[in-house]
Amino acid sequence: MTNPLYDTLFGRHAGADTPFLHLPDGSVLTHDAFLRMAARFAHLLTDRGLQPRDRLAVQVPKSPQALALYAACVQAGIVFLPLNTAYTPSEVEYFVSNSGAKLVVGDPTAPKLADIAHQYGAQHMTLGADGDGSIANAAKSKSETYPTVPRARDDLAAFLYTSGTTGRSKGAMLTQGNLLSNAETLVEHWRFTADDVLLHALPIFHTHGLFTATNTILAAGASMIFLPKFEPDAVIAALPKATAMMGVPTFYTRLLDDPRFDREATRNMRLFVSGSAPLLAEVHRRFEERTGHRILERYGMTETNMNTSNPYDGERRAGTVGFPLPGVELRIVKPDTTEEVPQGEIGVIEVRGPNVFKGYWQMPEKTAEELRKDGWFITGDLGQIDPDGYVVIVGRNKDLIISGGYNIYPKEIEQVLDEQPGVLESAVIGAPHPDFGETVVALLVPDGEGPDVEAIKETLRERLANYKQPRLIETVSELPRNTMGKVQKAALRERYAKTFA
Ligand code: MCA
Ligand code: AMP
Repeated sequence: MTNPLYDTLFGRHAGADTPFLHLPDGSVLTHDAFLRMAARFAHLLTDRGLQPRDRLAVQVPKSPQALALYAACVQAGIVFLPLNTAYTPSEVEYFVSNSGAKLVVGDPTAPKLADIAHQYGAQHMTLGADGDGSIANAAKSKSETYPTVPRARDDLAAFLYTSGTTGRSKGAMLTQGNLLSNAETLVEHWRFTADDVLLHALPIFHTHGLFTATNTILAAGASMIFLPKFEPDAVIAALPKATAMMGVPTFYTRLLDDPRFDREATRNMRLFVSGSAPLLAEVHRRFEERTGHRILERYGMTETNMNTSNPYDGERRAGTVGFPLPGVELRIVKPDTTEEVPQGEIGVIEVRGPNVFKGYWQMPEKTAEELRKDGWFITGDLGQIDPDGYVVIVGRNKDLIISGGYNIYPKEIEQVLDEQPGVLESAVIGAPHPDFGETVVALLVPDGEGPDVEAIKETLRERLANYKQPRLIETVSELPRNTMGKVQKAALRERYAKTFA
């Protein structure tokens, strides 16, 4: 194979008149039409001077064209760097400067991105929700065939930035082999065939929607009902035409809130997959009661793609994330050691396999802290193995909040809060939330006159993405600390455990 990822996901569908994307306006984009669009984009990127290994940063609404940019990058050996559309310009600035992106593609309605790109010597082009914008215009006249750039499995395919528990985000470097091995495993494990129709309502700038969902469908030669976002009406209307769906727990709790979501609506479905955040056993039970389907829960990370999955055949056990996927090793160790805990005891989950990333871009120390020399990746999740071998995630050894499937690192919010006038110090925690699973609560210890909370809210909105905004900001006289002086976040979490219940 000359370019293993391209050949397996895309190239082998060349000329195929089979459906790839079912779009909201009723039209269908075939695999072949999609590949021709991707080839035009690949020419455009090359003509713009992007070489293999260069980074293309993309912050655009979900569209077939956005997906074709990903395919174009794979074909041309360019590293694809998708960015959450909720990121503010100041967040994006960091990703552009840190990655050294050569070209930044943004929404035509986000002109600030052009300034950021130019400030860091990158080019800027646009792609809007309807597939319009300068990139689409410039690609129109390009050839629909592109000579695929040869790549090896170890070559980089994508950078996905993950926030850090301390300091700035880290660019996780994913290779062709990382993505390919996971896609092939999931096709097999979840029994995808060319006849499948996946209901795709996830964003395509994170692992879940881009790799777990899209790569698996491409590897199976199947098709997707490609919705711009998760919206219960549209999802319920599309379900009878779909065979499978992947979602975060919030998708499933929102669907259960709708009485139209029942056995009849899901009669054609063969598989519902959940991940990115813990699925409550209660939701699992209610889902089965209502629809007759048992959700298949799996566990993954940006750095590793998917690690474990409940079985397709066999018991899908609520409250567990199943077994390590074929080819993936998993062990549970005592924190800060490589010593495995006895069966059933709680420890830190480590994983190793072809799915595990290559390291963090230009951060050798961070890489060394989390990725052991012998290939074990320290996930920072706390888990145990139940008597039947199912992996149970019991918590996190990292200070992380997951809201509606999006990761939020308290440190990032605390850093902004601590800079504000009238704030002596702050603590940010996750409180249980019925819709988002967890939501952000910020506690401020006043200094002098005390903080102007409204002004702080405004600053947070300017600096941080909307899903990171605290739903509650409270002032407290002091933060609980242990004898070492460390803030006891567990005690704070306890205090706010029922606030949103
Ligand atoms: C949107 N908002 C949120 C979230 N999403 N706030 C907190 N948490 C969120 N997840 C903001 C909105 O911008 C809005 O802000 C307000 O909250 C209410 O919006 P709402 O209409 O309820 O939100 P929505 O637009 O319907 O979005 C909710 C969503 C969405 C559909 C659950 O967040 C989503 O698609 N989540 C999926 C995330 C995902 O793909 N994660 C995978 C990461 P305002 O009122 O200020 O405008 S990959 C991963 O984790 C690993 C690898 C894995 O295992 O998969
Ligand atoms: P990300 O950094 O966005 O890739 O998020 C990865 C994190 O999401 C993991 O380290 C887990 O903490 C969490 N996660 C993913 N899937 C699950 C799941 N099924 N149950 C519990 N946590 C999960």
